[in-house]
Amino acid sequence: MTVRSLHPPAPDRKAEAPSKGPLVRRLPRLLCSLLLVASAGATATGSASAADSEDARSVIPLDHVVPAPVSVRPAGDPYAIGSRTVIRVPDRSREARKAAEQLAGLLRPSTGLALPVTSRGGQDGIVLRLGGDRELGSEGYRLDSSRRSVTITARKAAGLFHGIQTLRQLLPASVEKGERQPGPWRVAGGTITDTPRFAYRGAMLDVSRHFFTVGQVKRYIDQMALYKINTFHLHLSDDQGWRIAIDSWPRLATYGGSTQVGGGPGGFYTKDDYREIVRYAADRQVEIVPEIDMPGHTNAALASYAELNCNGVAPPLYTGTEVGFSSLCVPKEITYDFVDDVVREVAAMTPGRYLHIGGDEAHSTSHEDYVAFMDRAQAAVAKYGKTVVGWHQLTGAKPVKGAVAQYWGTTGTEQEVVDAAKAGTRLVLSPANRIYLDMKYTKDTPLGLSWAGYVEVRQSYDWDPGAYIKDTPSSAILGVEAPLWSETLSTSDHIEFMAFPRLAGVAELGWSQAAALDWDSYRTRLAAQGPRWSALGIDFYRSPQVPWPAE
Ligand code: NGO
Repeated sequence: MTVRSLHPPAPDRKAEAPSKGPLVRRLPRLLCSLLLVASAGATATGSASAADSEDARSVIPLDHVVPAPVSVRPAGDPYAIGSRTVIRVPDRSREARKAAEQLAGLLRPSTGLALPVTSRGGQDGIVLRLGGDRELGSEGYRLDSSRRSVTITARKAAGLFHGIQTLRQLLPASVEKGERQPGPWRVAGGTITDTPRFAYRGAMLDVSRHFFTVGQVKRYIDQMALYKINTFHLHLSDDQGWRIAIDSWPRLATYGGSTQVGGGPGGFYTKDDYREIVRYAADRQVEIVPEIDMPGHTNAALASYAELNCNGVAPPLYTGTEVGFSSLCVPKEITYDFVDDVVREVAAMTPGRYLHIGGDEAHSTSHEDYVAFMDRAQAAVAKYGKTVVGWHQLTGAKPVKGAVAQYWGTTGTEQEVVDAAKAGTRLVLSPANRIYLDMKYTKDTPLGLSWAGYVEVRQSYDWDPGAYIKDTPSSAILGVEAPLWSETLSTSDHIEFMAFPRLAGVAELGWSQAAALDWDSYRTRLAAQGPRWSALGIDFYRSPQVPWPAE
């Protein structure tokens, strides 16, 4: 099936034009653009030609990025990237140099410029600096742009990386293309100071219902990193497929990974594949959270090893989409040998802090068994030095100190979740009727599910994670994560059509301050991402709620 041919008609641009919104809402942006044009004119030396003012107008305003930055002060002339531009990095910082090389790698093909990376002193060009105010924290950055330079200052490499993502969005969308483009490559003058609201800003991909190759996974990591998402949760096991090699239980992958929904060939990641994903993500400041879903959602494991079943009989592999029918055998001791081995091997190849043990929809496990099992599974995670993450049903058992519960309900009112948050369990929010990326946008969306309703772009964006869980202060919220379940998805086009535009909104919910979350401002900034996605070959949903520019 090709998604492309099933797009709804493009929105009627006249009807959808910004003029639909009240003028007062558009004023800040209009004013900002006018100020930019005026300031460019005021500081221009010599006679300002018509071409100059045309260029000034074509500069992207500093506040026109996603996620919305904390503070933006437009001022002065734009910086023009040209044949004399160098990228300066501090001496002796491998990480800063890596960030600089990534930036050069992005800019060189489309600009056709040499853009050498150098650690020789100098203050012109694109300058990456390590340092700056303590308030920038581990992920924040400051971007200063003037006629002489664009300087990104951060205390850590993650901040430089995030600052570079902002810089990308301040350049024309064509900068994302792989072949030479005309330019000009101007960055509006002024200063952005920016830090994230939440530490955990995640995306999840279900590689179990349908398997996705390392290349497909990398492509998705690139896309999330552009929006400052810093956590990628891989749902590595489920009823339909076990996707990660485990040396001590080899049939999990070789047999349990040999099919998928609908009966395709499936697949699994070797340990080297997995390490490659971890490394690729780390280079983009993204931490991998591996999930082994237990005690339910385990048919692939139960099919691979008869001894894991209470009756000692292995069920057949499963290629349907029902949930809740499988369970590890809680009373058998071998179950905990299995859990220990799997957690040990997965933890050993995961440098990140977290290990997700699932715990959702254990409908074939008694409550007593569920609590007993989750106690032991959590202990195994602690034994191998990781922090437990579980779906929020974990709050109905006994979450260990420091555990993280991932909320996937639709109301934010479950008492167990509220009580656990009060007792110190941190929450990652993935409300299904807001940010489950596998929910259809509308009844006509050709892919996806609808058990949590239809989730159009505004529905996905227009809520505050800090105020979502009843009676719970925002300090209990570790962050947000957008899961993408793959019962109906099997290609990168499918992933992208469901993720975009909604993933950009989740990134903003995770990064931007509560006061900055505003649908009318957001939809305008989001619209500007459309041409960028097209340049990147991302097949996105052209929601009629967003005033996409003509391309
Ligand atoms: C539920 C279920 C998954 C499904 C998904 C589909 C959770 C945490 N468990 O979310 O198995 O794939 O819905 O939307």
